Amino acid sequence: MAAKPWKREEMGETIVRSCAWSPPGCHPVGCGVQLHVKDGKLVDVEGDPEHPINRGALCPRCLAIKDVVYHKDRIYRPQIRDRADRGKNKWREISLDEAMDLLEEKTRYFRDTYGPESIVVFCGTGREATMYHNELTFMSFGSPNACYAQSGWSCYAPRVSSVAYLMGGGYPEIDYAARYADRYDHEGWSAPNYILLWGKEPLKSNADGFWGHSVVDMMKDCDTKLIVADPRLTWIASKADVHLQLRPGTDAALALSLLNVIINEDLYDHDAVEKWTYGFEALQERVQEYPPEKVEKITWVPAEQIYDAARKYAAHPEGKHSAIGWGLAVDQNPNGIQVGHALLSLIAITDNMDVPGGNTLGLPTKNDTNVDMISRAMEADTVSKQLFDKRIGAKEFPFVCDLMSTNHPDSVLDTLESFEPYRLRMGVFQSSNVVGGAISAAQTRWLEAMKNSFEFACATEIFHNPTTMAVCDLVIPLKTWVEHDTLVVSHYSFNIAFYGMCNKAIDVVEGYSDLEFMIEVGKRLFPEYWNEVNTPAKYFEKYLLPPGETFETLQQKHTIQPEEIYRKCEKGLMRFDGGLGYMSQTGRIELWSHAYSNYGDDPLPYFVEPPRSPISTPELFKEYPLVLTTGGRSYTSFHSEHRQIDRLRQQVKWPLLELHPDTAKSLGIEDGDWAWIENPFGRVKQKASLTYSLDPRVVHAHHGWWYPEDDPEEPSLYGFRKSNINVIMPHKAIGKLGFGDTFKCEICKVYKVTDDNDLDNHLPAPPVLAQV
Ligand SMILES: Nc1nc2c(c(=O)[nH]1)N[C@H]1C(S)=C(S)[C@@H](COP(=O)(O)OP(=O)(O)OC[C@H]3O[C@@H](n4cnc5c(=O)[nH]c(N)nc54)[C@H](O)[C@@H]3O)O[C@H]1N2
Ligand SMILES: Nc1nc2c(c(=O)[nH]1)N[C@H]1C(S)=C(S)[C@@H](COP(=O)(O)OP(=O)(O)OC[C@H]3O[C@@H](n4cnc5c(=O)[nH]c(N)nc54)[C@H](O)[C@@H]3O)O[C@H]1N2
Ligand SMILES: [Mo]
Repeated sequence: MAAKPWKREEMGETIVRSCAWSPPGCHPVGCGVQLHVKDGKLVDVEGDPEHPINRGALCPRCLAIKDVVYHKDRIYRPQIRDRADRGKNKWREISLDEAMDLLEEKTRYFRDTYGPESIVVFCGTGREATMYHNELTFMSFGSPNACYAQSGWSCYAPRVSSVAYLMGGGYPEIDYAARYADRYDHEGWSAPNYILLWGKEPLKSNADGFWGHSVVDMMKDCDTKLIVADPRLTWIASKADVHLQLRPGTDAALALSLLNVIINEDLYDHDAVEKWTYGFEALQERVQEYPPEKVEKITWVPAEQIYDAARKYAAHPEGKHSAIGWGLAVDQNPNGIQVGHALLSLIAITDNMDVPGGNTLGLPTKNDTNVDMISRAMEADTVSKQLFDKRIGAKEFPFVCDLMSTNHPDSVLDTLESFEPYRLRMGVFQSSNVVGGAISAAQTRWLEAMKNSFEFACATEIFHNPTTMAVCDLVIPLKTWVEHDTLVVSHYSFNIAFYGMCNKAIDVVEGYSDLEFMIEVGKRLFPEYWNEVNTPAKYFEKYLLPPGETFETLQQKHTIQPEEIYRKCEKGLMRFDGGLGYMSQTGRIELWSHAYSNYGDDPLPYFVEPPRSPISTPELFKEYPLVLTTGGRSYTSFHSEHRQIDRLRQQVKWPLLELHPDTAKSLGIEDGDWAWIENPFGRVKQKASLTYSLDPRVVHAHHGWWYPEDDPEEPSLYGFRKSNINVIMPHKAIGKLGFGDTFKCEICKVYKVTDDNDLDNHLPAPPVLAQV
């Protein structure tokens, strides 16, 4: 059967095939959808059965896209407000031209008066803006200060940096047959024997472009089995042969212990070790410090399970391989770099790297290296080397800032407070709700500091939120993914499963997509460059699409899956110079790292206790006797988003604090009670959700909560202080070389919210918001 065209007419409707992305937020998973349009309005959305990856399946957020597009609270036209009215809901609508004129005038003023470094551009995760954030900050605003405000740059970057420094780029992803049109039926592909999910919940997260449901497909259709390292017995963990229910934050010890078993029991692949790794003997010596019996005491994982998991992961029955899906819990850990190091070492020494059913690697491409972005900006003369060196925190944290080409998030907060080494005077929020959203720790500090520091601030947004209300002077409407054309590639091009076309189906707002916005800013400030690359299509054709492909060709093909090539290191494909091996100093995967050694740190992986824990701070633990992990994903929200979408909110009405029934009982808390979560940094309240899936000593809190139905104005700012867990997450809880935080490994105490201990006890009733 011939594939359906990208656009067709059927029964009075136009049906547009597309690959979903953002906004509203999602990672570049690019799920295939069919958008039904009638009389210029979106009337329905369904999965696209012809899409090679999701094959017709969709999550509830895509299914609710209509409710986002036409929501009564959406920002439909640009809005401004007087600076004196910050914190007040006093917006006036203006035209898009007026808005861009104002933005241009302000940018020129700060650039010419204080230097372009006085402008900081914030981004969050995974959306169109964030994929090109650094580069477009340099090339459109001409500022060196691109900021991803999560303490310790603790998402994805620790993992990516482990790869970059130990083997030279790419992102090792589970081999889910993503590059084959016939997927699991493909001749020559073999399914993973085991998938080891490490701090990752792929069904809910579909992180970074990985289609999470493929894990279930492979379990059902290909006999793939699971090992799961997670403090919670999630649905997917309940299907595992081994569930390593570790104490949050002890991952490095656990991973080193798996290495201990594999090395001491001689379960590793001698050939792979000899040919493609460096420093095995040193690693062998290091892992002797982590025998399972000792690690059981640290991690609370029974030693037998550590042996069992190690043996299962390292085995190759009938020549099959196993894969590791490493998730966010690797990063949100002061040991983030070491956990990544240990997991890569596991993959390397068991010969599970770049093999069928193991972990795949993308081809290294020059275009997606940060170094290349900088040189592009320098070539285009939008930033100079001297300007680039002024990035906040670049001297203090060269390891982070060299690799990410951004500033350091923790230093940015310090700078906003101290005006040292210089004052940040203008803020641009492009896909990050820094106050009262998800990304920032110590949120009330960010709030006060930004109010003080910014003389002008603007956001591109779909809805108002605590950040726009608190600090912005201008907001520019964003087109959702059904309103603009763009290109979706998984893993931000680090490991591309497919190139997908996100097609515009309708027009709704007077605004831009992220790329259109940045191109418009660029055209005004750096016309020499942007008058040539003046549309998203030209931008993608120049930098990202495979040679010869254009928006039109991609539109016709809908998706393009690049060829899968295994064992690239043996074919000279992992190095720019065409040599064998990898792009590290030794040409091998460095178990003993020259890069870490050069930066003055331990070249081998190691474990240190989180800064606050039963073991590192036993006295404090008496007062705060529960281990707190946060932010496990939910199907119905993307970070701080979707709280105003009725049909999603009805499924998860309130922020939930998950705790074991025995723990709840000892605290006099019942299911559905509001409970305080308190730690040395303050307290917030969430609704108790009793579950046997946690160890009684561990609790889990939702992240990113604010209440669109609450008072938008100061001091409420949509009530974010009541429940947002990041109000009480510490600033600068970072780990090795400036990476990592403690979002998944803090401590706290929990007690019931009562009329006596809460002046603001009565949260509003569950919202009944406007439906389309
Ligand atoms: N629906 C939805 N999808 C999302 C997002 C969203 O907000 N909503 N966010 C996106 C983003 S930015 C990211 S980074 C990804 C993250 O997605 P994932 O990588 O899947 O990470 P999480 O869902 O945060 O956590 C995964 C698991 O880690 C466990 N965990 C908690 N603490 C620890 C620990 O100390 N060690 C270990 N080993 N495990 C621990 C949690 O219990 C949870 O089940 O999801 C992306 N996808
Ligand atoms: N406690 C705790 N905190 C966490 C986490 C955790 O696990 N625990 N996870 C962390 C992680 S991994 C991450 S990556 C951060 C994420 O943090 P962020 O990505 O900053 O997420 P939000 O706070 O939701 O802010 C995103 C804003 O962008 C807007 N938006 C949505 N789509 C688009 C788009 O396409 N373009 C633009 N311009 N704007 C858009 C939304 O309306 C929203 O206001 O949160 C972190 N916060
Ligand atoms: Mo993230």
